[in-house]
Amino acid sequence: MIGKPRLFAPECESTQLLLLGADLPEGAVAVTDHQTAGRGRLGRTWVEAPGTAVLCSVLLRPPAERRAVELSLVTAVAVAEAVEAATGLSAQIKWPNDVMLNRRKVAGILAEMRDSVVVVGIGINVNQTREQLPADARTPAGSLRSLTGCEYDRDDVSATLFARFDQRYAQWLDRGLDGVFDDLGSRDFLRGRRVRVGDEAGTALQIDRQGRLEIAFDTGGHRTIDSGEVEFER
Ligand code: BT5
Repeated sequence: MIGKPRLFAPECESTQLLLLGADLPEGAVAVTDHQTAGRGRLGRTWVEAPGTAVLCSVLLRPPAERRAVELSLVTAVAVAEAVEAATGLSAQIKWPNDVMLNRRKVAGILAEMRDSVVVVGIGINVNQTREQLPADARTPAGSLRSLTGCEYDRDDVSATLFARFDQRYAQWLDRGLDGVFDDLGSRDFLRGRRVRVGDEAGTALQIDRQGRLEIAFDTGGHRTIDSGEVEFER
């Protein structure tokens, strides 16, 4: 059951650190109002103004026969659904770990693995004003508020998130990525977009059944990539 037990810290370095190495059951979550050293992927940072965002981590103990790398995408489906439930707008999933609303990144996901435990961190920009969002973000940042003009109850957003995550994780345990594939593919932000990977340009085709991104490169040939950075043309 995702969301039990629930650890809350008014402020912490990173909710990931509250769960990594902790002896807690699957489904335990850590929630905070402010992170002093919020983590992105690859040593990057995640920043937010205190009291404006949903910031949480979830402890999972996936079975060995499932591909844990797929968990970012499974989580992204649940995050997109929580954003949609709050705003009534359609959200997209930008492979491999971002949730987009109106072409802006409103949420990021970070999955860290230690032994057989995966800690999935989720940051959703909820009530930040435009001025409170990072201006220099790699992908333009938005919040639910900056994009809709409305403020939201962060506890409602996180309650929906945990409920959706619970269902999506159960589907993944049961059937792997196939269990969430339709709801992932229909939200694929990069599909059909011009993209760049390193110094190679091409067109993104789709997220495949293994959770990889298929790209048709301009130099010819299709390739799937497992991880890494994809820039898109705006
Ligand atoms: C991510 O990394 O998008 C994963 C973010 C995960 C954050 C959650 S919050 C709860 C949990 N505890 C943590 O410590 N982390 C997780 P990445 O794709 O590497 O994106 C990071 C980049 O996004 C940064 O280098 C900035 O350019 C940009 N960025 C930073 N803060 C942002 C924000 N609030 N909204 C949008 N973009 C942001």
